[in-house]
Amino acid sequence: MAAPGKETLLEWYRTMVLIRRFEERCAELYQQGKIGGFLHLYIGQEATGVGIVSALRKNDHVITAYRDHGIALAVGMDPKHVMAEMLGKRTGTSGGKGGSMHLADRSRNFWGGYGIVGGHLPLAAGIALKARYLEQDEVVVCMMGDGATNIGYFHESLNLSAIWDLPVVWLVENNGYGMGTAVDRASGQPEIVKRAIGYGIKEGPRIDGMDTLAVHDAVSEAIAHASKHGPILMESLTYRFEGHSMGDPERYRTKDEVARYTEGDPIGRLRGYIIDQYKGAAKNLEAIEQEVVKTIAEAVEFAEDSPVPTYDDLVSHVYA
Ligand SMILES: Cc1ncc(C[n+]2csc(CCOP(=O)(O)OP(=O)(O)O)c2C)c(N)n1
Ligand SMILES: [Mg+2]
Repeated sequence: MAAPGKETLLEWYRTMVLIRRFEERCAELYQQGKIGGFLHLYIGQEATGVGIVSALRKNDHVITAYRDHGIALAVGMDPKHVMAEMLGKRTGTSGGKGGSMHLADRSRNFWGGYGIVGGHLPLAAGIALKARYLEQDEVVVCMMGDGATNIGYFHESLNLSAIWDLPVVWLVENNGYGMGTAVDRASGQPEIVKRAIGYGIKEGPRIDGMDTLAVHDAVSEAIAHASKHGPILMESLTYRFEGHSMGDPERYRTKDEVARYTEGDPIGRLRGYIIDQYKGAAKNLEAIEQEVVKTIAEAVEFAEDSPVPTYDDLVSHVYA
Protein backbone atom coordinates (compact mmCIF):
# COMPACT_ATOMS: atom_id res chain seq x y z
CA MET A 1 0.00 0.00 0.00
CA ALA A 2 1.33 3.48 -0.88
CA ALA A 3 2.90 5.24 2.12
CA PRO A 4 0.84 8.22 3.31
CA GLY A 5 2.32 11.65 2.58
CA LYS A 6 3.40 14.28 5.07
CA GLU A 7 0.06 16.14 5.14
CA THR A 8 -1.85 12.93 5.86
CA LEU A 9 0.54 11.91 8.63
CA LEU A 10 0.28 15.34 10.24
CA GLU A 11 -3.50 15.13 10.09
CA TRP A 12 -3.47 11.73 11.81
CA TYR A 13 -1.11 13.11 14.42
CA ARG A 14 -3.35 16.11 14.99
CA THR A 15 -6.38 13.88 15.51
CA MET A 16 -4.56 11.58 17.94
CA VAL A 17 -3.29 14.50 20.02
CA LEU A 18 -6.77 16.03 19.94
CA ILE A 19 -8.28 12.81 21.32
CA ARG A 20 -5.61 12.54 24.04
CA ARG A 21 -5.93 16.17 25.22
CA PHE A 22 -9.72 16.07 24.98
CA GLU A 23 -9.88 13.04 27.27
CA GLU A 24 -7.31 14.37 29.73
CA ARG A 25 -9.58 17.39 30.16
CA CYS A 26 -12.63 15.12 30.47
CA ALA A 27 -10.94 13.25 33.35
CA GLU A 28 -10.42 16.56 35.15
CA LEU A 29 -13.99 17.69 34.52
CA TYR A 30 -15.22 14.35 35.82
CA GLN A 31 -13.24 14.80 39.03
CA GLN A 32 -14.81 18.24 39.40
CA GLY A 33 -18.26 16.70 39.09
CA LYS A 34 -18.96 18.48 35.79
CA ILE A 35 -19.26 15.24 33.81
CA GLY A 36 -21.68 12.70 35.26
CA GLY A 37 -22.41 9.03 34.66
CA PHE A 38 -19.69 6.73 33.36
CA LEU A 39 -16.56 7.89 31.60
CA HIS A 40 -14.45 5.37 29.66
CA LEU A 41 -11.25 6.81 28.29
CA TYR A 42 -9.72 5.78 24.96
CA ILE A 43 -6.22 6.92 25.98
CA GLY A 44 -3.67 4.43 24.58
CA GLN A 45 -5.99 3.19 21.83
CA GLU A 46 -5.82 6.26 19.57
CA ALA A 47 -3.81 4.56 16.80
CA THR A 48 -6.58 2.02 16.37
CA GLY A 49 -9.34 4.62 16.15
CA VAL A 50 -7.50 6.98 13.83
CA GLY A 51 -6.14 4.11 11.69
CA ILE A 52 -9.68 2.79 11.22
CA VAL A 53 -11.42 6.07 10.48
CA SER A 54 -8.69 7.13 8.04
CA ALA A 55 -9.29 3.90 6.08
CA LEU A 56 -13.04 4.49 5.59
CA ARG A 57 -14.11 5.34 2.06
CA LYS A 58 -16.58 8.17 1.45
CA ASN A 59 -19.82 6.23 2.02
CA ASP A 60 -18.60 3.65 4.52
CA HIS A 61 -20.02 3.43 8.04
CA VAL A 62 -18.54 3.11 11.50
CA ILE A 63 -20.20 2.03 14.73
CA THR A 64 -18.66 1.36 18.12
CA ALA A 65 -19.32 0.72 21.81
CA TYR A 66 -19.18 3.13 24.76
CA ARG A 67 -15.44 3.92 24.48
CA ASP A 68 -16.40 6.28 21.70
CA HIS A 69 -14.91 9.78 22.14
CA GLY A 70 -11.95 9.00 19.92
CA ILE A 71 -14.14 7.85 17.06
CA ALA A 72 -16.41 10.90 17.37
CA LEU A 73 -13.43 13.23 17.09
CA ALA A 74 -11.74 11.17 14.36
CA VAL A 75 -14.83 11.29 12.11
CA GLY A 76 -14.69 15.08 12.44
CA MET A 77 -17.40 15.91 14.98
CA ASP A 78 -16.86 19.37 16.42
CA PRO A 79 -14.99 19.13 19.77
CA LYS A 80 -17.11 22.00 21.13
CA HIS A 81 -20.37 20.11 20.66
CA VAL A 82 -18.85 16.81 21.77
CA MET A 83 -17.57 18.46 24.95
CA ALA A 84 -21.01 20.03 25.50
CA GLU A 85 -22.50 16.55 25.26
CA MET A 86 -20.03 15.30 27.85
CA LEU A 87 -21.28 18.02 30.19
CA GLY A 88 -24.93 17.25 29.47
CA LYS A 89 -25.54 20.60 27.80
CA ARG A 90 -28.25 21.58 25.35
CA THR A 91 -25.68 22.35 22.63
CA GLY A 92 -24.31 18.80 22.85
CA THR A 93 -24.36 16.42 19.91
CA SER A 94 -27.39 14.60 21.37
CA GLY A 95 -28.84 17.70 23.04
CA GLY A 96 -27.10 16.75 26.26
CA LYS A 97 -29.29 13.68 26.75
CA GLY A 98 -26.83 11.00 25.63
CA GLY A 99 -23.54 11.85 27.28
CA SER A 100 -20.18 10.16 26.96
CA MET A 101 -21.39 6.75 25.77
CA HIS A 102 -23.85 7.94 23.14
CA LEU A 103 -22.01 10.15 20.71
CA ALA A 104 -23.20 9.80 17.12
CA ASP A 105 -23.43 11.74 13.87
CA ARG A 106 -25.64 10.41 11.09
CA SER A 107 -24.27 12.96 8.61
CA ARG A 108 -20.85 11.30 9.00
CA ASN A 109 -22.16 7.72 8.97
CA PHE A 110 -21.03 7.39 12.57
CA TRP A 111 -23.84 5.44 14.21
CA GLY A 112 -22.65 5.60 17.86
CA GLY A 113 -21.84 5.07 20.80
CA TYR A 114 -23.59 2.11 22.66
CA GLY A 115 -23.57 1.17 26.34
CA ILE A 116 -24.86 -2.40 26.09
CA VAL A 117 -21.87 -4.64 25.44
CA GLY A 118 -22.34 -6.18 21.96
CA GLY A 119 -25.74 -4.50 21.55
CA HIS A 120 -24.64 -2.61 18.45
CA LEU A 121 -23.52 -5.67 16.49
CA PRO A 122 -27.00 -6.49 15.16
CA LEU A 123 -27.35 -2.80 14.22
CA ALA A 124 -24.13 -3.04 12.20
CA ALA A 125 -25.56 -6.08 10.42
CA GLY A 126 -28.73 -4.10 9.71
CA ILE A 127 -26.85 -1.16 8.22
CA ALA A 128 -24.88 -3.57 6.04
CA LEU A 129 -28.09 -5.33 4.99
CA LYS A 130 -29.46 -2.00 3.79
CA ALA A 131 -26.36 -1.45 1.64
CA ARG A 132 -26.51 -5.00 0.27
CA TYR A 133 -30.24 -4.80 -0.44
CA LEU A 134 -29.93 -1.49 -2.28
CA GLU A 135 -26.74 -2.68 -4.04
CA GLN A 136 -24.74 0.24 -2.63
CA ASP A 137 -20.98 -0.16 -2.29
CA GLU A 138 -20.84 0.70 1.41
CA VAL A 139 -18.93 -1.18 4.08
CA VAL A 140 -19.72 -1.10 7.81
CA VAL A 141 -16.76 -1.20 10.18
CA CYS A 142 -18.15 -2.52 13.44
CA MET A 143 -15.73 -1.94 16.30
CA MET A 144 -16.16 -3.90 19.51
CA GLY A 145 -14.17 -4.76 22.62
CA ASP A 146 -12.76 -8.24 23.23
CA GLY A 147 -15.44 -8.64 25.93
CA ALA A 148 -18.22 -8.20 23.35
CA THR A 149 -17.12 -11.36 21.54
CA ASN A 150 -18.54 -13.50 24.37
CA ILE A 151 -22.03 -12.03 24.12
CA GLY A 152 -24.85 -13.79 22.23
CA TYR A 153 -25.22 -10.86 19.81
CA PHE A 154 -21.75 -11.66 18.49
CA HIS A 155 -22.86 -15.13 17.40
CA GLU A 156 -26.14 -13.94 15.90
CA SER A 157 -24.57 -11.04 14.03
CA LEU A 158 -21.56 -12.88 12.61
CA ASN A 159 -23.74 -15.77 11.54
CA LEU A 160 -26.22 -13.47 9.78
CA SER A 161 -23.38 -11.60 8.10
CA ALA A 162 -22.16 -14.91 6.66
CA ILE A 163 -25.45 -16.23 5.36
CA TRP A 164 -26.50 -12.84 3.97
CA ASP A 165 -23.04 -12.04 2.66
CA LEU A 166 -22.99 -8.66 4.38
CA PRO A 167 -20.25 -6.07 3.77
CA VAL A 168 -19.01 -5.83 7.37
CA VAL A 169 -15.57 -5.60 8.90
CA TRP A 170 -15.99 -7.05 12.42
CA LEU A 171 -13.15 -5.30 14.17
CA VAL A 172 -12.20 -6.39 17.68
CA GLU A 173 -10.27 -3.80 19.65
CA ASN A 174 -8.48 -6.31 21.82
CA ASN A 175 -7.10 -4.27 24.72
CA GLY A 176 -6.43 -7.35 26.82
CA TYR A 177 -9.30 -6.90 29.28
CA GLY A 178 -13.07 -6.70 29.61
CA MET A 179 -13.34 -4.57 32.76
CA GLY A 180 -11.00 -6.47 35.11
CA THR A 181 -11.02 -9.83 33.31
CA ALA A 182 -8.13 -10.78 31.05
CA VAL A 183 -9.05 -12.14 27.61
CA ASP A 184 -7.60 -15.61 28.28
CA ARG A 185 -9.73 -15.93 31.41
CA ALA A 186 -12.91 -15.01 29.53
CA SER A 187 -12.41 -16.64 26.12
CA GLY A 188 -11.97 -20.36 25.39
CA GLN A 189 -10.29 -19.26 22.16
CA PRO A 190 -8.34 -16.13 23.10
CA GLU A 191 -7.08 -15.72 19.52
CA ILE A 192 -10.39 -14.15 18.61
CA VAL A 193 -9.93 -14.06 14.81
CA LYS A 194 -9.93 -17.89 14.84
CA ARG A 195 -13.64 -17.79 15.59
CA ALA A 196 -14.20 -16.70 11.98
CA ILE A 197 -13.93 -20.32 10.92
CA GLY A 198 -17.02 -21.18 12.97
CA TYR A 199 -19.08 -18.79 10.85
CA GLY A 200 -17.50 -19.50 7.49
CA ILE A 201 -16.26 -15.93 7.15
CA LYS A 202 -12.80 -14.64 6.30
CA GLU A 203 -10.26 -14.84 9.13
CA GLY A 204 -8.55 -11.45 9.03
CA PRO A 205 -5.24 -10.41 10.59
CA ARG A 206 -4.31 -9.61 14.19
CA ILE A 207 -2.58 -6.30 13.80
CA ASP A 208 -0.41 -4.10 15.99
CA GLY A 209 -3.07 -1.68 17.18
CA MET A 210 -0.48 0.75 18.54
CA ASP A 211 0.83 1.46 15.02
CA THR A 212 -1.41 3.91 13.13
CA LEU A 213 0.03 3.06 9.71
CA ALA A 214 -0.36 -0.69 10.25
CA VAL A 215 -3.99 -0.23 11.33
CA HIS A 216 -4.73 2.03 8.38
CA ASP A 217 -3.28 -0.45 5.86
CA ALA A 218 -4.92 -3.53 7.34
CA VAL A 219 -8.34 -1.88 7.66
CA SER A 220 -8.12 -0.54 4.09
CA GLU A 221 -7.52 -4.11 2.89
CA ALA A 222 -10.31 -5.46 5.07
CA ILE A 223 -12.75 -2.88 3.66
CA ALA A 224 -11.75 -3.86 0.12
CA HIS A 225 -12.38 -7.50 1.05
CA ALA A 226 -15.77 -6.78 2.66
CA SER A 227 -16.88 -4.70 -0.32
CA LYS A 228 -16.12 -7.52 -2.80
CA HIS A 229 -16.51 -10.74 -0.83
CA GLY A 230 -18.47 -10.07 2.39
CA PRO A 231 -17.65 -10.26 6.09
CA ILE A 232 -14.24 -10.46 7.70
CA LEU A 233 -13.19 -10.69 11.36
CA MET A 234 -9.99 -8.96 12.44
CA GLU A 235 -8.29 -7.85 15.66
CA SER A 236 -6.38 -4.75 16.57
CA LEU A 237 -4.12 -5.57 19.52
CA THR A 238 -4.09 -2.50 21.70
CA TYR A 239 -4.02 -1.38 25.33
CA ARG A 240 -5.86 1.15 27.45
CA PHE A 241 -3.49 3.17 29.59
CA GLU A 242 -6.22 4.23 32.05
CA GLY A 243 -8.68 2.15 34.05
CA HIS A 244 -11.81 0.60 32.58
CA SER A 245 -13.75 3.69 33.64
CA MET A 246 -13.09 6.43 36.16
CA GLY A 247 -12.42 5.10 39.65
CA ASP A 248 -11.15 1.64 38.58
CA PRO A 249 -8.73 0.44 41.31
CA GLU A 250 -6.90 -1.65 38.63
CA ARG A 251 -6.12 -4.65 40.83
CA TYR A 252 -6.08 -6.95 37.82
CA ARG A 253 -2.82 -5.63 36.33
CA THR A 254 0.58 -4.47 37.54
CA LYS A 255 2.11 -1.01 37.24
CA ASP A 256 5.00 -2.66 35.33
CA GLU A 257 2.62 -3.99 32.73
CA VAL A 258 1.07 -0.55 32.21
CA ALA A 259 4.54 1.04 32.02
CA ARG A 260 5.65 -1.47 29.36
CA TYR A 261 2.78 -0.41 27.14
CA THR A 262 3.02 3.32 27.80
CA GLU A 263 6.62 3.15 26.58
CA GLY A 264 5.18 2.23 23.18
CA ASP A 265 2.68 5.12 23.26
CA PRO A 266 1.06 5.24 19.80
CA ILE A 267 1.30 9.05 19.67
CA GLY A 268 5.03 8.93 20.41
CA ARG A 269 5.46 6.23 17.79
CA LEU A 270 3.74 8.26 15.09
CA ARG A 271 5.67 11.35 16.15
CA GLY A 272 8.96 9.45 15.86
CA TYR A 273 8.01 8.07 12.45
CA ILE A 274 7.10 11.51 11.09
CA ILE A 275 10.37 13.05 12.32
CA ASP A 276 12.35 10.15 10.78
CA GLN A 277 10.63 10.61 7.45
CA TYR A 278 10.63 14.39 7.25
CA LYS A 279 13.53 16.45 8.48
CA GLY A 280 12.29 19.57 10.23
CA ALA A 281 8.80 18.19 10.86
CA ALA A 282 9.25 18.78 14.61
CA LYS A 283 8.12 22.39 14.16
CA ASN A 284 4.94 21.24 12.39
CA LEU A 285 4.24 18.84 15.24
CA GLU A 286 4.77 21.51 17.87
CA ALA A 287 2.45 23.89 16.02
CA ILE A 288 -0.20 21.17 15.95
CA GLU A 289 0.22 20.51 19.68
CA GLN A 290 -0.28 24.20 20.47
CA GLU A 291 -3.25 24.49 18.17
CA VAL A 292 -4.89 21.48 19.88
CA VAL A 293 -4.45 23.03 23.34
CA LYS A 294 -6.33 26.07 22.03
CA THR A 295 -9.08 23.94 20.45
CA ILE A 296 -9.65 22.10 23.73
CA ALA A 297 -9.71 25.30 25.79
CA GLU A 298 -12.33 26.72 23.41
CA ALA A 299 -14.36 23.51 23.56
CA VAL A 300 -14.42 23.54 27.38
CA GLU A 301 -15.36 27.22 27.45
CA PHE A 302 -18.17 26.65 24.95
CA ALA A 303 -19.47 23.65 26.91
CA GLU A 304 -19.32 25.38 30.29
CA ASP A 305 -21.07 28.48 28.93
CA SER A 306 -23.85 26.45 27.26
CA PRO A 307 -27.30 26.10 28.87
CA VAL A 308 -28.61 22.86 30.34
CA PRO A 309 -31.58 21.19 28.61
CA THR A 310 -35.02 22.60 29.38
CA TYR A 311 -38.02 20.65 30.62
CA ASP A 312 -39.35 20.53 27.04
CA ASP A 313 -36.05 19.04 25.88
CA LEU A 314 -36.35 16.44 28.59
CA VAL A 315 -39.73 15.21 27.41
CA SER A 316 -39.02 15.42 23.66
CA HIS A 317 -37.61 12.49 21.61
CA VAL A 318 -38.99 10.14 24.22
CA TYR A 319 -40.81 7.09 22.95
CA ALA A 320 -43.78 6.48 25.20
C1 LIG B 1 -24.78 -6.69 28.14
C2 LIG B 1 -23.85 -6.04 29.12
N1 LIG B 1 -23.26 -6.78 30.08
C3 LIG B 1 -22.40 -6.23 30.95
C4 LIG B 1 -22.14 -4.88 30.89
C5 LIG B 1 -21.17 -4.26 31.88
N2 LIG B 1 -19.91 -3.97 31.18
C6 LIG B 1 -19.65 -2.71 30.80
S1 LIG B 1 -18.21 -2.63 30.00
C7 LIG B 1 -17.88 -4.25 30.17
C8 LIG B 1 -16.61 -4.85 29.64
C9 LIG B 1 -16.52 -4.92 28.17
O1 LIG B 1 -15.18 -5.11 27.76
P1 LIG B 1 -14.68 -4.98 26.28
O2 LIG B 1 -15.78 -5.40 25.34
O3 LIG B 1 -13.41 -5.70 26.17
O4 LIG B 1 -14.49 -3.42 26.04
P2 LIG B 1 -13.40 -2.41 26.67
O5 LIG B 1 -14.01 -1.85 27.90
O6 LIG B 1 -12.17 -3.19 26.95
O7 LIG B 1 -13.22 -1.36 25.64
C10 LIG B 1 -18.92 -4.86 30.85
C11 LIG B 1 -18.95 -6.29 31.19
C12 LIG B 1 -22.77 -4.13 29.89
N3 LIG B 1 -22.55 -2.81 29.73
N4 LIG B 1 -23.60 -4.73 29.00
MG1 LIG C 1 -11.45 -4.98 26.22
